[in-house]
Amino acid sequence: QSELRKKLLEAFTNSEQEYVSGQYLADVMGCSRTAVWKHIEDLRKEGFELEAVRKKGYKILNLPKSISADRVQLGLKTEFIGKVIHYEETVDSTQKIAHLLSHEGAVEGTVVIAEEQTGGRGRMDRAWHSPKSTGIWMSLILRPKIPIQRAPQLTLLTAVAIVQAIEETTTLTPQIKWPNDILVEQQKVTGILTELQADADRIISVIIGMGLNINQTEDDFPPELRQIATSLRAKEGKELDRAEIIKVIFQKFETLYMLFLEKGFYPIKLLWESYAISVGKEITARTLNGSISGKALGITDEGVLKVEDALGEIHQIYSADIEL
Ligand code: BT5
Repeated sequence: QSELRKKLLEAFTNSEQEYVSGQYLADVMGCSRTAVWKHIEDLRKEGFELEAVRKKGYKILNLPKSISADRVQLGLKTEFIGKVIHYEETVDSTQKIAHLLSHEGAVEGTVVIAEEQTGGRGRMDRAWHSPKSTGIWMSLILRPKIPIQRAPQLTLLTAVAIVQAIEETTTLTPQIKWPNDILVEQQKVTGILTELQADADRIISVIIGMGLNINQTEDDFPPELRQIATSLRAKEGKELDRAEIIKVIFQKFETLYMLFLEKGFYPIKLLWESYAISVGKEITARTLNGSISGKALGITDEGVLKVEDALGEIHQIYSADIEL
């Protein structure tokens, strides 16, 4: 995606759905009107419906259904999250691409978005079902200057951002299941996968994978997921605009992330607890070292889950699958 294209999208974003003259576009883009016209033609090929009216200029009438970089960046009002987007039709996993881009020095806020993943992954290499043009499959590259052990807090922050975005774009009330699931009426609509590139004592990058089921119908899920998983569309009863949801996630995420860098995890923790499902409930936490059953007390100021067993002993759990 070229700098010119970004300036064009910015001009349309700032025009608030009014006509933008070809001359104005040529001025802000610093190119000829013929070059402007070429970019407009490219947008048309991507599925944007653009009207051109003499003496008035261009206006966008209709948007494509895709979640291309152009589509997401039109109307996006963030400082750095999603300002660079790598968009692909089909990939193995957006995480893999994000890891490569991070190695190559991608700037903070770079996002990889795909319409389809053929090898989408969850934690511990479990498969993540990512059918074409139905969900949001994306990976965000961050470069926070925080100690390595604080990285899991970013999973919780991401969950808060996604819950806020779902609340803003639907009538649903999603809840968070520690550490990385978002549920609607007990069924999973979102999974988050946080991975690190780090030296012995320093984070090089944090790569946050987000998988959101948006427009799948029940038939789109394989039989083994139909009980445990659902999509926002299935719960909301209508098709949703994926690009709009991505934009809101970026905006919510950026606000929370700035707060986190400035004030630490505490304000995020308070928000997280207000959306959490498991606090106060009897749960079983399956960890790599065995299971612990008891009452979930909440999370510590560091984001670690506290569980009180039948003997009153309190366990701190860093990583697990939770059964309610
Ligand atoms: C997760 O793992 O929930 C993290 C999923 C992260 C996916 C994103 S998509 C973009 C990026 N690129 C990737 O390759 N991954 C990230 P975990 O907590 O381990 O849950 C995995 C389990 O969720 C599976 O074993 C299934 O039971 C279930 N599952 C698989 N696909 C699902 C789906 N689409 N919706 C709901 N549940 C699903």
